Amino acid sequence: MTLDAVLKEKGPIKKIGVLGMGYVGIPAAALFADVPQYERVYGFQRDSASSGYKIAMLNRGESPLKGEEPGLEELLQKVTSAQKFICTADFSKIAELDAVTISIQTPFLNKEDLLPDFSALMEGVKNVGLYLQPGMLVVLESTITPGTTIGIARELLENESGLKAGVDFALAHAPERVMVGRLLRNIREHDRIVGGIDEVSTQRATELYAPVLTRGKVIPMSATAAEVTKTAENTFRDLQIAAINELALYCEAMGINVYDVRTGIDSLKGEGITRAMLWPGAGVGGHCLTKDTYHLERGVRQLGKGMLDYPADEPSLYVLARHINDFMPTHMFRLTKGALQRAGVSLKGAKIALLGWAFLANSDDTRNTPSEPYRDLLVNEGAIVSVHDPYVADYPGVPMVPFVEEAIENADAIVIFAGHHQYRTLKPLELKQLSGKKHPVIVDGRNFIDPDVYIREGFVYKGIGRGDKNGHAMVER
Ligand code: SAJ
Repeated sequence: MTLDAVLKEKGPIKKIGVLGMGYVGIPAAALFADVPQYERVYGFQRDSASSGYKIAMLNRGESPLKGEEPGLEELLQKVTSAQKFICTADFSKIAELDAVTISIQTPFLNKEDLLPDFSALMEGVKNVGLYLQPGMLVVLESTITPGTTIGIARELLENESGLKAGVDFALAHAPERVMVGRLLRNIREHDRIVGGIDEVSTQRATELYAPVLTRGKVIPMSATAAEVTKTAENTFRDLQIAAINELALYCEAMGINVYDVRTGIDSLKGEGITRAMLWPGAGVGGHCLTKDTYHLERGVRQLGKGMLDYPADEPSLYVLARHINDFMPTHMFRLTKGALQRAGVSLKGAKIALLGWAFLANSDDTRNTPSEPYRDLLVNEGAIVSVHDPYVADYPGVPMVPFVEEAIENADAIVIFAGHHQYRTLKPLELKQLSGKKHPVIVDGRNFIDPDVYIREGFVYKGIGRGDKNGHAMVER
């Protein structure tokens, strides 16, 4: 029988499973459960010490996710009370389903070796394979190295089940594109990339996702093209940030203001000539941009082995972009050190107020924060670092102060690392009085302050991309 015939015999999708009750799987399961023609959705969660607690929480209709997620709790209450969504650790229930999606994270063990940690994801895939039945659809939603769906995922499913992908069951990749704080809206409104290992699998996966989409539409393609789309869309964002970061470093070296140049270039608008000018800053953190480039690189090295035509001895532009973005905390360190020298203060023993530990403005997310390598450089030189972040109360091994005034009190340097809105109201005179220094240093990593206002108060100013101000004359007050 062809896969098409097997699926026709299975009939329309009615019962769905979602593996991985995280910030991707929970909203996906809740939205599936809210589709009238879907009768039952199981959320599969290992009853492990670290996250088994989610099972009971979710079955009470409560979300275990941190931070505000508009509409999610109400939706969970609705689908759990209607018994349309049930969270369970009993993976054998997979055997009774029509479709299963897998949203289990794939962090990197070691970025430079391009070695992602697929262990959790592959355990999930193995669990699906154990209970896989003919006519089922399996969809990987996690961000994965191009070649994974048609490669190790397909092999694992076939070995565990004895079934054949593309013959007995459908297999696809539909990458998640959600951002915390707008999970439900993103799933409903973003276009959904759906990539099957064959046309029939793509069609079946389209059938699964279409009812969930409101403004978004399905964009069908091959599984590998879907994997490249996901990793490359973040690679390109990282590249755009690296491009403006490099321009900022050039402008500092040439003594000009990168924001004047940015405004100038950005004025070239319309008719397809617009430039993608993002914002220079103290660095790039998070769990997307810091890893997806390496997934893409690993993919082309494996799948494209021996086939890639590329300028000899030139590094990957994308990995170079990663290195430029990862350099920005070092640049912030050098700006800090240079400014302290101008203020006649040695880095050793100096007190530095580090404002912002989250990797993103107005967020509590600290994954891969660029503030951490910056702090490490300072601590290695014997500086005393006082960290403040209005959204982050603690972080392993990093003492935090609850009030920004405590960080600034008696500080030799004040460094803005995350663009939290609370830092927009900082007043130079207050900061100077709190620091108690004649020439306190201020380093602006997010273009948050007006240099002149601080220079006039006797501050030693440094800012990313502010070559026009970084060599300013000292003002005696
Ligand atoms: N950053 C800059 N300059 C910029 C933009 C960002 O330095 O112009 C820095 C931020 O400070 C942060 C890092 O880059 O440290 C990442 O910022 P981000 O806005 O890209 O936020 P992420 O990492 O949460 O990216 C996610 C991605 N979403 C998914 O993978 C589903 C990304 O594809 C989205 O484009 C991004 O959110 C978004 O636009 O919100």
